[in-house]
Amino acid sequence: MRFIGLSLLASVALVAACGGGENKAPAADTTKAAPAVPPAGAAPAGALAPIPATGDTVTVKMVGDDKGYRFEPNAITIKSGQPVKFVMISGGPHNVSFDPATVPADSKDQLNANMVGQMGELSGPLLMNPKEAYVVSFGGVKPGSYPFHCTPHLAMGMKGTITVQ
Ligand SMILES: [Cu+2]
Repeated sequence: MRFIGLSLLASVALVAACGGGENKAPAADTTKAAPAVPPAGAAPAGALAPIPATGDTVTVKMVGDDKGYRFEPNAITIKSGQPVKFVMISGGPHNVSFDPATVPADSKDQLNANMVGQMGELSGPLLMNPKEAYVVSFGGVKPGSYPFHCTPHLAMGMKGTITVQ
């Protein structure tokens, strides 16, 4: 009984002693730390460097509306080196992705290197908003047939083929 009474008193004294003084130093704000953004076009060591495109740009629209999801046009023929510009029109997010299994083996690594800012092997970034665009250089990419698709809408048949002459 007596012991409890003493410790209660001691507690009250401690609280009183600590009561004064607003001493709140501003804590370091860690929520606004700059996100680590890899430099655009950074390639892993040993990878091929991107080869800039040459020639006229071919534009492909990425569309999603009440008629479905599609690339317009979805059959494109270009010469080796030309840039193909994919433009988000509606119904995104869309991207352009080549299947490593169907891309001609002798140009797979170069095409992959040319796809800057990619989110995976041979897979371009997601375009969220109308007028956003992603350009794929076919610099150094050999003639052949290059089937492509939109990753989010592959199951809805959003695909096409680029023929490189
Ligand atoms: Cu899509």
